[in-house]
Amino acid sequence: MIKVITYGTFDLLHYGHISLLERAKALGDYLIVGVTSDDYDKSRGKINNHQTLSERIMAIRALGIADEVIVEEYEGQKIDDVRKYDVDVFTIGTDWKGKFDYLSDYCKVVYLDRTEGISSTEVRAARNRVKIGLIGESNSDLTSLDKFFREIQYVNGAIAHCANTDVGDLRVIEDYDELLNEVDAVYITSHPSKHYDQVRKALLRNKHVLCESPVTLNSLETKELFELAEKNHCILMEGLKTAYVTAYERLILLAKTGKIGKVLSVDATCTSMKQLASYRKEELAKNWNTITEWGPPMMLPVFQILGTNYEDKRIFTRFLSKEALYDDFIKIDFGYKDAVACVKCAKGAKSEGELVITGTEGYIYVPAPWWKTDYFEIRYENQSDNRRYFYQLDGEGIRYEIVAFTRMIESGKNLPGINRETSIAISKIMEAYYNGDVIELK
Ligand code: C2G
Repeated sequence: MIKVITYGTFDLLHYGHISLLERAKALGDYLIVGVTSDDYDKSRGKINNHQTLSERIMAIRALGIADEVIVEEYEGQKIDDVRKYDVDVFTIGTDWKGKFDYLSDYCKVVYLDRTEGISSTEVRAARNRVKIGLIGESNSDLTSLDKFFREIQYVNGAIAHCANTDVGDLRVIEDYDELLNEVDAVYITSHPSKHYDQVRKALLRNKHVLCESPVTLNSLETKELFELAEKNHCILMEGLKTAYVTAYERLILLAKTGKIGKVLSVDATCTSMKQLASYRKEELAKNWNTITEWGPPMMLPVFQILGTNYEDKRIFTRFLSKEALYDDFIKIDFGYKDAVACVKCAKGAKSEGELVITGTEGYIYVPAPWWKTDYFEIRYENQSDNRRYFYQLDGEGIRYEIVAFTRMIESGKNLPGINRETSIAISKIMEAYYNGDVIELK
């Protein structure tokens, strides 16, 4: 019996794929098809798959051409598979010509002609792209708009359509109402004090919203906006890129599934020095202060691991300008029934930007800058049990965030990386800060 193997993503199965599989089968008696996992695709830069691994596998099975379907999960698996399944022929399309010649030490390698005029990329592009309007401020010291504009180019399902200020070569439409007429969705990164009005207006016009965190500075307002989104069948998603970083997603899962025992403490730190002293008071007020800029990503692992039902909290703050409510150092302590957490961030101080999750059996250590990481470790008393984890990271998580946003719009399902309770809890801390519920460091 001649065994043949081939691999592919097979996203949105089309006649090019089918023709390849039929010819692959004809090369022998038994065909094994390796379908790439989502993680493996991410690691090789394919972030735009529309279908999940199980959907892609089901589509291949339904064709009835393959005798066996396996999952391809890592670089170098092909050699392992050829040996493991005692494969006689490896085959793939001519777009990979020469790339797999190294397998000829183990089996016959055949490159089959690729079908011209069709590809998953074209099928995806032919579907409607979500037109997004970019909302921000030119005076902001954040470069979020430019970063967003750069990253959206990697996402098939969405396109930056216009902006309310100068971004790349986008058309500028300063009037917000006019801009809303032209788009399906908005990305908002204006000053947090403007979010409520801007998000509300967009939702009332049935536009989807991706809003940089914090969604608003008041928990009731944030709750109201989520309810409005639901009522108007729109997606409202909090823009916190860290939530979409693969390494971060994995470490949260590992922490929650007991890999380090029971979690007793979450400690997150981030500092980014800015030349703030030269700013005038009026300028400071227009800029994101420490709590709004760094508070949300630092609180994310706390709320995602320990939940939002803390018993008490204390916010320590050092004001650069009390009048402008501009802090340059913040420390928030959370007390839970059975755990504690500490969040520390600064724009006018320096410390190690790491994340440590303490458990009864071990700890998770994420080195700086932990909020955009591709790497973390799980450490135990016995060092030989320690494990290191690496994941591909592109675009600081922003492009994965945009993919998640467009997927939600397409499916109409609200499945954000950050749940509503977390968004409301983040806004609640903002509310406490702006209500003066802080301990001031003199
Ligand atoms: N294909 C084809 N004609 C097309 C499009 C794709 O013959 N018009 C073939 C490809 O050459 C490949 C298979 O269909 O052999 C699957 O293609 P993709 O889904 O694009 O997967 P790919 O990224 O090529 O997977 O380990 C993964 C493989 O190395 C490659």
